[in-house]
Amino acid sequence: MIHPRYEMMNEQQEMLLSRPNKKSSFYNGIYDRYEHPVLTRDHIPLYWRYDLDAETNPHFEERLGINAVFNAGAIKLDGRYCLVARVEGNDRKSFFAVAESDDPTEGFRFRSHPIRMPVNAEDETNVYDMRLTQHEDGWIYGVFCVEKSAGTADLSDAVASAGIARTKDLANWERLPDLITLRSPQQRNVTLLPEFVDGKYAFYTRPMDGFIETGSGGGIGFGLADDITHAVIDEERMTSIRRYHTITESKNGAGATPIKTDRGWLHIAHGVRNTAAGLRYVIYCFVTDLKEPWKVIAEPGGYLIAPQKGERVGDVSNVVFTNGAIADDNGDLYIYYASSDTRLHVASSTVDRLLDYAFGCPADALRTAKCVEQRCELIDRNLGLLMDK
Ligand code: BGC
Ligand code: BMA
Repeated sequence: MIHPRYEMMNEQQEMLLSRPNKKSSFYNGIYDRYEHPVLTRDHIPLYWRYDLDAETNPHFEERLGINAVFNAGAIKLDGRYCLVARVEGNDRKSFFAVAESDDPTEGFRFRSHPIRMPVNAEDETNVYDMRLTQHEDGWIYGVFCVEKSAGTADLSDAVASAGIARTKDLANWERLPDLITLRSPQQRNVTLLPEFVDGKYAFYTRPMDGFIETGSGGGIGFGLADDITHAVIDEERMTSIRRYHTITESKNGAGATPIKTDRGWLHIAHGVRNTAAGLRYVIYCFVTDLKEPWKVIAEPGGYLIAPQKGERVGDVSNVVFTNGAIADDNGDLYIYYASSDTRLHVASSTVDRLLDYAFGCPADALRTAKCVEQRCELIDRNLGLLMDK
């Protein structure tokens, strides 16, 4: 018999799942935030967490809890907005699960089962942060981080690499060998471009010396692989680079799969700086050349999205992170970003607005005196206008 408590909890959850979402009062002209997150752990079906049987679970206890739902890859498939979220159990292992909706900002529901991603090695311990690419070769690729223990005395010492899998329906996945980057021992935040470059598969990479430290890794890399079924990258060219005293000082990495626009590839990435309170993750934007996609042609200074209000607090506080955005045919843009490794939000804009932001905002002037000059120029122009009024 199903436990009597189930009905009540199911009704409560139904209210959450069907709750409308609307734009919040936040304004910066660039994008809108929404009142509610689009996915949280409370969106996870009860039957993933509870044993519903009153006999085997008389107290209706949660048997396999879910800790968080965050960093999601995103794609529009058969007219539906699909998110492949990072779902993390109470046991800290994360896995992938598809949630979908007819609406980009509300109504997301998980499919009946999480993804059973094939494994390449026995010691693969954790997977997370999938980027989805609808490639011109006809496949949908998922590129994600695969983590294993480094096997040293320090138990937190790990090895991160880029796993690659492909699918047509987000349900059945063919796992391919992990990406090999000949010059970088570790990889996280790898993203596949939807189009061939010089007839090859083109990846944005993030070379790193160690598991946490990017070390000499100068920023977001770019490399080509001949064969996706044995993807090997030799040279990694630098694209958006890290700089002293900027939002990318400690690390940066690709975020959402780059979006093709008539002015270039639009990138919505992340930058990290270290603080006394730990790493601070923000989202920033840059554009690369259509023909030479490693070449940055616009990079406004500072961040696009930083954690605000409740977004600031969670399992890993002071973090916003994105690995998925959807550009609709009409130019509307939805950026799915997670806050503090706990829940997933959406920000809406248009491709045009983001391009205007990317090309219209000044680059980081890198030094205080120059930044003040930049600001005074804006002030003087504006005061001129206000006086002429
Ligand atoms: C966590 C990731 C984190 C990484 C680096 C992993 O173990 O699962 O969320 O980005 O460590 O700190
Ligand atoms: C990692 C990422 C994310 C995470 C972030 C903050 O480097 O890969 O999974 O959101 O750190 O913990």
